[in-house]
Amino acid sequence: MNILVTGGAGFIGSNHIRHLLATTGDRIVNLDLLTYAGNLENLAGLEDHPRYRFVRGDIRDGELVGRVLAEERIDAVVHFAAESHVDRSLEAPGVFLDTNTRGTQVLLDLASRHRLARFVMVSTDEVYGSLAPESPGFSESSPLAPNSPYAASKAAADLVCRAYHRTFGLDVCITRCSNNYGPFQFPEKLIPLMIANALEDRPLPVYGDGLNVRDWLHVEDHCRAIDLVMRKGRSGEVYNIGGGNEWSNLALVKLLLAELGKPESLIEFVPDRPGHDRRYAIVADKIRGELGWRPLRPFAEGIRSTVAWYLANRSWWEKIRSGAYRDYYARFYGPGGRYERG
Ligand code: NAD
Ligand code: TDX
Repeated sequence: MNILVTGGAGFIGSNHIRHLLATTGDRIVNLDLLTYAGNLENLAGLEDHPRYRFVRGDIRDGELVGRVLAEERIDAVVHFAAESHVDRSLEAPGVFLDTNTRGTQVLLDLASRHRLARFVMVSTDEVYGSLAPESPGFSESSPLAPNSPYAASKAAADLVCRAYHRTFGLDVCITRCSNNYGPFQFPEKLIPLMIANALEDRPLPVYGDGLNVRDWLHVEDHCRAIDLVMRKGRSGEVYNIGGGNEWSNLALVKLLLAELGKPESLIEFVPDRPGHDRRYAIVADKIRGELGWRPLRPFAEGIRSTVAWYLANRSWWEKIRSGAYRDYYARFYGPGGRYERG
């Protein structure tokens, strides 16, 4: 097959491309705009791979997308490209709506026109909103109730995918996964941010009371799930993906500090994120039962190897943190910033 991966220079997309090249004979075309989050170093060593091509471009550019689909005889799309950081969506919601929602619609239009065999929409558990502490996890039939501009833009895109399936007969599958962790995650997200700050003996900014809960899954387990859905998922269906692995942010940050041999005194409680979802948890019975998927990376081992990766690849994240990302960090965490310590 010829597969178009959008957003393949980001965290999950780059892991997915490595997974596909290692486990299948498929040819991969990676369409990525290289925003602040896109980094070709995530794909180092693949430049001359005979089954891989990188195209720098915007999913909102219909003319370019159409050309790539035709020239490369694309059979299927796996759509990762997005603005993905909730905190940034508080500052600039417009670009989230434009990239995540309109960008997805542009892709869907061209996928329909070119009669692609399959379109996989990488959605997120955040579309379901927030869970109360004792509630059962989200299932595929839970109502969509997004709370941040990021989550709303993903929910809108997710529903537009459904509409293209129902109205135009496009073969679409939608995945909704919980929080990912692993190598190549941009150091603005919780786990890599905390590892990097701890290694530099800087404060670890925990929002609110630190008791918000996330369900963590290793990125490789997510990639295997997406690939199974692409090959075996039923057309028009939604598949939840999650590790059944709930951690409060505070407990997780303490775990990271213990792994790194750093003191808990580095933890600094800062003002809460506006609209902060209290808890996410996923019921993944459907993908387990129908497609035989299950997570293979135990959390203790996954976290240990992720910490080891950030230790071994210090230059990767130091380069990011010394560049334009510094302005973001100062805006959000510095004096007068949203998360300045109260
Ligand atoms: P990321 O921010 O690391 O990567 C996003 C990639 O998309 C970057 O390479 C960026 O350059 C590219 N991109 C952005 N706008 C683009 C555009 N207009 N055209 C082409 N490329 C563009 O994100 P990630 O964490 O790898 O997430 C990937 C996808 O998975 C997203 O759709 C996200 O919503 C979803 N998701 C993420 C998680 C998670 O925990 N990270 C969980 C569930 C779902
Ligand atoms: O500095 C921080 N301090 C802190 O307490 C940061 C960056 C985060 N947090 C908290 C907020 C969340 O409760 O940690 C939790 C995780 O935060 P993020 O890493 O920003 O992830 P989250 O908001 O849960 O969203 C993620 O999971 C779903 C991804 O970024 C999304 O792309 C995905 O869809």
